[in-house]
Amino acid sequence: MNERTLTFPSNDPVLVTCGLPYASGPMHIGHLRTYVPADVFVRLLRKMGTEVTFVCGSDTHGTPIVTAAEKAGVTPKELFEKYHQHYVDIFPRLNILFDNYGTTDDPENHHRTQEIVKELQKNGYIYSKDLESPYCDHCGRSLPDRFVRGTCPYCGADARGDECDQGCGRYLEPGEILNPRCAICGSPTRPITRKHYYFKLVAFKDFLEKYLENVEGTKNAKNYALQWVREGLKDWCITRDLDWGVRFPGDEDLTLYVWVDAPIHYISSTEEWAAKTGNPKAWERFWRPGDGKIVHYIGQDIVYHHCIFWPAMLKGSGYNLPYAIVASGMVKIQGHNFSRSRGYVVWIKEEYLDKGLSPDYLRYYMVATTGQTRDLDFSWETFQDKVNTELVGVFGNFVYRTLHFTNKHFGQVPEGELSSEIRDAIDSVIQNVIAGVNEYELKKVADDIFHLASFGNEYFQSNKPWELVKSDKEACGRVLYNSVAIVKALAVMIEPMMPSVAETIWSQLGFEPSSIHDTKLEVALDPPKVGATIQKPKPVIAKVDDDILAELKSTIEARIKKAERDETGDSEMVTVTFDDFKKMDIRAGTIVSCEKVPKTKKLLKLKVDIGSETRTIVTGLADLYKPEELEGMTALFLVNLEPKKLAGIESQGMILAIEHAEKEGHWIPITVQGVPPGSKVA
Ligand code: B3M
Ligand code: ZN
Repeated sequence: MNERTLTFPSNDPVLVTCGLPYASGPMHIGHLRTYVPADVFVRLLRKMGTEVTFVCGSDTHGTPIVTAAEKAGVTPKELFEKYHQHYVDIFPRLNILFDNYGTTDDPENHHRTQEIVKELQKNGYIYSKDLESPYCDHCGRSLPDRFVRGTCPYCGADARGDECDQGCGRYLEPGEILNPRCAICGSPTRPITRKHYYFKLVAFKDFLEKYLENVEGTKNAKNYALQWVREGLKDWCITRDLDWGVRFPGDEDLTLYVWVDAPIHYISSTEEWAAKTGNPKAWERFWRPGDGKIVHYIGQDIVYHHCIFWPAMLKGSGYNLPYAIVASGMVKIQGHNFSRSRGYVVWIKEEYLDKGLSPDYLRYYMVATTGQTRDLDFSWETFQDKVNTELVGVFGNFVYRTLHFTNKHFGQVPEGELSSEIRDAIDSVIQNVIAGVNEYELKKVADDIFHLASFGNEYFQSNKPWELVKSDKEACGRVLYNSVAIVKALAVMIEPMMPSVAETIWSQLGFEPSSIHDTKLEVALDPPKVGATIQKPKPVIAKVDDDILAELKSTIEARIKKAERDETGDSEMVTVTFDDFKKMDIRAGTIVSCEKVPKTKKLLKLKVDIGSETRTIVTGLADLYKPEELEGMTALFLVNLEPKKLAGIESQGMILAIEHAEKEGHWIPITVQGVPPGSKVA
């Protein structure tokens, strides 16, 4: 071997992290745009001899979790535990193998977060200030982050409280959004004033500018962040009026903003890993000034948080800074922006893994289709084409014909030696693979491996071993020897992208299948052993079944159609079975008392006699009726509706009311006469 270095860029150990998925819903194809390249990168680094630790975890805090839990009628903990388990199950099925996968609710993360915040306080980077933020009288609560929608002050797009999610993508400070309205009930909001805590981000301007000029990774991360820093920074409000999350040390009524404790989990996940290895201090190698290098893989939509907030927090509390930030482009579905509500989504478990499709195909597709920083436009057609043409037609075909022909005519690796032509071809691919890793451009790696397979095909084709076997068996053996050498190199190099396929080829070459994962890149150049048995091979890659593909395509189509119907409101009349109707327990109830819920505009608290018992029911009719107008009234109530807290009061049912067809918002309770409370509707 010539004096190329196999290392990334030095011999230091590397910590690779991935953006944490919110444990609020199942894994979809958008997630894979980050996790697959990161896992491939880790495996490539290991193949190059670098010592790598790979960590991630579930993001369990913040309004993304709280709003989803409310929708599902469960507690935030119940919600995140369910989806955390889902991620724990699914990652290995995709051959994405973390050395530690924790959650941001782990005690280690509460601890590390509080440590860091206390350190920032001690260093004078945190101060308090009164903040005006939106409050919803109808729901009776403060509206942090995703609980509020409004207009982005920068680009005018409809945005959520902490992020312009449909427009310019900017992070928004609490109170910054224009025309705020409650994301839950749609009511306009009123500002309330409360003391909050701020991080002095402005003090880090010069530091960030210098840091970002030198940080490694992809250009998109660095350039966007530099532009934001140069446009000017604002101090960052790091507390929220929310019950769920990591408490703010010093004011236990407040919770830290989710973007404080989420990246800190990169540290606590490393601590969890270190504890498992029996060397609990091993995390410090990365996070305390030292030789370890941190590489963050993230989506392009969270560059601000990783390139601005995060390095400033680390700097302000004396931790090591990320060496590289790699931001991937987004996933589109059939040319449309990814959107669960509009049906442009692919669910990884139900719509891929459970259909029996190989994780390796999707891994290859995610990495080989577009460059790291570009958007990837997913469709089942392009997926099928990529697998059938490149993987089956070229790669699989070459491996199969070589091993098949060798087995049939020799049964073993024939006498031969590695020709300089083949050695050079393999060597130049290794060089390119290393270059691809150093540029964080894995498409380049995939392309080069593909070219080697196609070079192998041409070599086989032009040397015509099927003719040589009749005229000059020894010469035929020499061609096959070199073809086997290419197959072997391909197995080694494809392992990071397609670990299962690589295992199969490895075993067909007579090696212990799982040993391929520890095989180093330079083994691709080791000449095959003459006389090693070559078993009768099976094709290593099968075409994607047309029927499965047709089913998957129609699943997306149907979902999109349904979403479009829902959006335009012309949804077909839904039929309800009699059994469904029977599930509703509707009874006459007499309102025995009624009072306004303090500090809310619309809420009334009713005590309702429903025959068997007296229930507390909260209703939003205060702007239409005075309490005394409702007292004594016998009306219809749905009494087996899931209980729900409104303004801190648990409502155990719902009054049925009718909306006047010509007066929007004018609700009239449906009253009944001449029946005792508890009488049932059927
Ligand atoms: N949980 C998911 C996202 O916004 C968020 C990432 C946290 S990374 C520290 O993509
Ligand atoms: Zn915007």
